[in-house]
Amino acid sequence: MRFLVIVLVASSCGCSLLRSRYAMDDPMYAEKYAVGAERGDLLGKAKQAFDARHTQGLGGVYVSGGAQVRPYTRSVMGGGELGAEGYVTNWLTTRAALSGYLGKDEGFAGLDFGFRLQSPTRIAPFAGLGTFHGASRGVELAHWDGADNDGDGLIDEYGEKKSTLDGWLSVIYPELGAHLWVDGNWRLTTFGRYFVTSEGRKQDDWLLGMQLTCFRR
Ligand SMILES: [Ca+2]
Ligand SMILES: [Ca+2]
Repeated sequence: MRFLVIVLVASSCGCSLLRSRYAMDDPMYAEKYAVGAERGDLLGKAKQAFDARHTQGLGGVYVSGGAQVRPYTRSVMGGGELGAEGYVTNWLTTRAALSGYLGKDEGFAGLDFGFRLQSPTRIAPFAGLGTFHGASRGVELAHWDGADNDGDGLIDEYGEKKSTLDGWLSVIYPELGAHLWVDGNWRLTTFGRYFVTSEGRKQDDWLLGMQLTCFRR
C-alpha cells in the first residue's frame, strides 16, 4: 500500500512538494497567488506555501489502508476503504466509504461515515468523529458439535473454536490525524482511530491507517 501511495503521488505530482506555490493546479489558489511572492519576501513565500483556505467546495475520492489491532486478544486485521470526502468549509470535511477489514478468524465489512475538523493549512492536523455499521465475522467455542472445526485432527477438544458470522456490528470512534497537501488535487492523510464497538470494551480496537485522496472542484 505504501509503495502504491508513493508511486501514485510521485507520478501525478512531480515536484509539487518542493514548490512554495504548491496548489497552482487549483483554480481558486491559482487566482489568489497568480502573482507569487518575490524572491526575498520570506513571509509571502511562507504564506503561499502553507495557505489551504481555498479548499472549501473541494470534493474527492479516496483509498485508504491500515491495520487494526485489538490489545485484549492481540488480534490483528488488515484492510481499507474506498470512499469520498468533501470540504463543507475549509476547516470541515465529511466523508463516506465502503470499509472492510480481515484477520485470521475475524473481520468486518460495511459502511463508514465521519467528519473531521482541521486547520486550513497545507499540513493540517485534524480531529474527527466517525461511525461504522456492517457485518462482522468472529470466533466462538465449538467443542460440542461433533466436528473438527480447527482442522487439528481432534474433534471437540477442550477450547475448540470456530469462525462464525456474528451479524451486525456498530462502532463509533474518535479520530486523530494529519493531512499533507501534495499539490492542489492530491492529499495524503495519516490517521488513528479508537473503535468503541457494540460488543463490549474487550472488543475495542485501535486502527492506524493512511489515506490518499484525489480532489476536484
Ligand atoms: Ca479440533
Ligand atoms: Ca467441534
